Amino acid sequence: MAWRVGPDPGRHEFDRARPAVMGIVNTTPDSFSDAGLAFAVDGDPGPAIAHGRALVAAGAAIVDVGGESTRPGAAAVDAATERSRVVPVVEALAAEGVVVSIDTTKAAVAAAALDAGAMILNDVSAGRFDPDLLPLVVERDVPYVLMHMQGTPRTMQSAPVYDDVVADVMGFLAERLGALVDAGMAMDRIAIDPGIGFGKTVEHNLDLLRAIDRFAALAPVLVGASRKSFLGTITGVDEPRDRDPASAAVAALAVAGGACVVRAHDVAATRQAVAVGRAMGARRRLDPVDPVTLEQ
Ligand code: PMM
Repeated sequence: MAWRVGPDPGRHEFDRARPAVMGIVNTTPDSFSDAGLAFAVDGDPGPAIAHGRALVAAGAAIVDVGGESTRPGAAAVDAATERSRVVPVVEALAAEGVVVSIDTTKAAVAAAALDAGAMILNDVSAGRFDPDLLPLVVERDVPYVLMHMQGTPRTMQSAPVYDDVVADVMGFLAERLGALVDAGMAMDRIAIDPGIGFGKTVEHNLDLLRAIDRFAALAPVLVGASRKSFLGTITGVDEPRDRDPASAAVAALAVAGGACVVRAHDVAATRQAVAVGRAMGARRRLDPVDPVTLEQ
């Protein structure tokens, strides 16, 4: 099934045969992975907007704008601060026709970003942090990323425990998906995300990545593994910014397994990885393979 985020099938529908890269714009001063690269301390949204444009030029189909760090142990920010970080960036990019997703767990921030032109809500809390968020999604029929996290960003990496990580995460996502559909959301508006690094050990992350095809049988799948710490453990590369080759490897495997969107910092490298993953996945499934091209 395709994930339908807007009216134009060429730009707004993603599936395993048409996978997309979601580029990341963090407007936080403390993102674990790019150290607030796109954030301007004096509140000037210019650098973040320029970063978003560069991601689009590199081939991002979606630009994900976030104003609250979700790194392990991160402190929460209030809605007004988060809103003031993200809204000018969303507004500028959306006005240029960019497909923008807003990465927030707060209904007030989501509403302001949607009003500013964001098309997608990317919610790492699956509606667990703010009771007003899912009603907003249903009411406005917002294309939605439903992600699994064990605990909260402050606590999630302390000692994650599952009976069976794939079954537990899949059960959680299926239940939330069912509730949204029961509340009136169209099934093809929702992408599911196993939440790589959100309350998971290295082994949990690997088990989830090995099971992407099972998640993809449930709903369109988004995977966000870019620069995450399990890749540092596997490769021995301490600096998140130096983990782009490993991130691209995971992107290729995720798309070969059936993911339709990969969230990434290095969009150009991820585009290549996604093209390889798509070709590999198509061959394995005996789907007709279009010539793989990096054309937009
Ligand atoms: N990871 C981060 C933030 N938002 N959203 C989704 N849907 N999936 C993810 O894996 C995800 C996310 C944390 O990474 P960052 O600090 O590099 O943005």
